[in-house]
Amino acid sequence: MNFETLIVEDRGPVRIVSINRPKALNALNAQVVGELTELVEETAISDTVRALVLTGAGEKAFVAGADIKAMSDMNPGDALAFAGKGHALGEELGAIGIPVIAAVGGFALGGGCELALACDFIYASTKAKFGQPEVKLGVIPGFGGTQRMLRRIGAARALELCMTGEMIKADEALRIGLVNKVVEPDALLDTAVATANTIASMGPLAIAKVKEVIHEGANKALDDANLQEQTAFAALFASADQKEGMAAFMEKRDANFKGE
Ligand code: DAK
Repeated sequence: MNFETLIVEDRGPVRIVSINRPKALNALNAQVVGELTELVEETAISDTVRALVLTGAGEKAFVAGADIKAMSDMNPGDALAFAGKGHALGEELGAIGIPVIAAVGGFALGGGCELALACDFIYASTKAKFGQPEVKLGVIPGFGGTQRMLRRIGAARALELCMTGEMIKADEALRIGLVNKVVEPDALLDTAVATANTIASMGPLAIAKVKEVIHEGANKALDDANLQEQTAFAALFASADQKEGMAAFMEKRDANFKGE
């Protein structure tokens, strides 16, 4: 993998991906979106990577939004194509069968907040700031932010954030359920990697199914979603991992999952 805008580091089963455009506070242009999409697609077929941590290079920003300079002279057709690529990336992050954790240590604004929301959950440092300031630029979130924000924190809070464009700090983001955890800046990446390692030590097929039923269930009626859960639960009893996990419990030892 050879990327110009991403730094990729594998630490055991955890892949850490840092968006790296420090002069533009890691703003998302077509190249970043394209490289992130390629990275997710390559990670999806990896036999060794069992968790992804997405972060921003440097201390100031996770991602300060879609690149305003690149967007400034787009016409509606360009904007539709750009938004389509952002949506496709968001869908791939939701569909990849491993956890994706956003580690936000600075600004997560506009497309940056939307990218964090497209991850499974968000850890933040005390220096993180979140917002959807698109209305200040005469547009709206275009990478799924209105809808993922609505589902994450409810309509009233999503409306307030998207209509005022105001930035909120990490403690407020924690209070309203936008982020799962807030830690000191020095501890952010290690905390995210520790959680990623914990998840990576579980049965990979089970983790993929947890992700699938929760993501897909959010868009279904409760009865249909419960049926999907029941079917997935039953299907796992055909796996070697289920036999290994339950045998390990009874033999009082750690399980050695193979993802089979
Ligand atoms: N795009 C491009 N460059 C950016 C940027 C961005 N989003 N954010 C910051 N930069 C650049 C600045 O222009 C500056 O570059 P130079 O002037 O040095 O060349 C450099 O990063 C450092 O920024 P500042 O000097 O401004 O740093 P400060 O600490 O003073 O301020 C800030 C930090 C994050 C508060 C400020 O930079 C800021 O307000 N940035 C813009 C934040 C923002 O509005 N983000 C939302 C972007 S809109 C859609 C698809 C997607 C979207 C919408 C529609 N469709 C296609 C339908 C999404 C839209 C967005 O994300």
